[in-house]
Amino acid sequence: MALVQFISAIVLAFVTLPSLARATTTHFVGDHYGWALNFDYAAWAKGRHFYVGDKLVFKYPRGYHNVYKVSGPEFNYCKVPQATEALTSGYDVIKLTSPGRKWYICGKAHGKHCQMGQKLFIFVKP
Ligand SMILES: [Cu+2]
Repeated sequence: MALVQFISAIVLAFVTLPSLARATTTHFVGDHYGWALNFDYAAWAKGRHFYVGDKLVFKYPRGYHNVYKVSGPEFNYCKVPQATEALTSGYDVIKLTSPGRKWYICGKAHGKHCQMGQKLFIFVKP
């Protein structure tokens, strides 16, 4: 009987532990403020931990903003990429599939929103 319990405990550990390790976080960008103007996304991201498998959710009134994933230089200069399409649903979910630096901007008004601070930089940990 003790052996059965021992084996059960081991089996349970193998079934439960990987699911714990895969527990992921959904980050609502800007929290209740959402994806908007006049918000400090650098301050929001500071102190947060982003891991591969987590999700970012950009919430905004559809049509007012959008989301582009950009490069570091595009982020710095608020350059709206021509080659990639924006996310525009108003509830844009981005799964973080790889570690490293990630940059996102709003491309509305030819980058003016970005220039006004609607830009997010995060570092994703493995
Ligand atoms: Cu915008």
